[in-house]
Amino acid sequence: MIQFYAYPESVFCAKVRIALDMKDLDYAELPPPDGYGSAAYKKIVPAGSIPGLKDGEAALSDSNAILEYLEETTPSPALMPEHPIERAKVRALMGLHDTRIEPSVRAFYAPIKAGKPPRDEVYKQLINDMSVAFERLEDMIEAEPYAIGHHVTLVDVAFATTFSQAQQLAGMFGGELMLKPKCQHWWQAMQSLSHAATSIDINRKAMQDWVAKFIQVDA
Ligand SMILES: N[C@@H](CCC(=O)N[C@@H](CS)C(=O)NCC(=O)O)C(=O)O
Repeated sequence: MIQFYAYPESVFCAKVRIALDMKDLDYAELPPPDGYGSAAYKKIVPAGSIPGLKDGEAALSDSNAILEYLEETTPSPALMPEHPIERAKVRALMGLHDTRIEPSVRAFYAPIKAGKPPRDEVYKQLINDMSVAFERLEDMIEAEPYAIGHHVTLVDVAFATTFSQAQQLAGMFGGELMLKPKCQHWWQAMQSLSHAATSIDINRKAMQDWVAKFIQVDA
């Protein structure tokens, strides 16, 4: 059975969980022994980062590499389009997720860990920055209803939990993630995918608990 090393609050791990669930694979989800980066975990997954995947002799890291591995080893249901142009668009959006969108969400973690109270001005700026980052998606996606084409792809798998976490954090700090019309339509479609909804729920609860370790929020 596949061993999937993950934390519930990680959106990178959610990508992999959603793909494992959509492909109906049998797996066990485990926290990395002694935490990520530990010697014990590096013995299993040399990179020491999460998500990690152990499948027989494969010991894999990096969410996108793992997604492509799953796509190649379990091609059905397909999460990559067939046409090379669409495949390139999928990869571009997955890159944008990792380099621009997720970092705008992750930017909340430092002030939260530092115990900055919910009304601190820093969060207003971060909510604004995050909305600006998400705006970039508007001209890149089709939203018919999924990001690329009429079928679910790795883009939808990658973004579902990130949308949810961004909205959750904005709400916790008295703001709102501003989404343009196509993004709103796309976000609705992602939430109606049952396997995405499962990971959204796991992530939402874990984030609530994680934030509560450092600061008190009402939402
Ligand atoms: N590019 C990586 C990023 C994953 C990532 O940032 N994981 C964090 C936890 S959410 C981690 O393991 N950090 C520790 C490390 O990289 O050593 C991926 O897509 O898997």
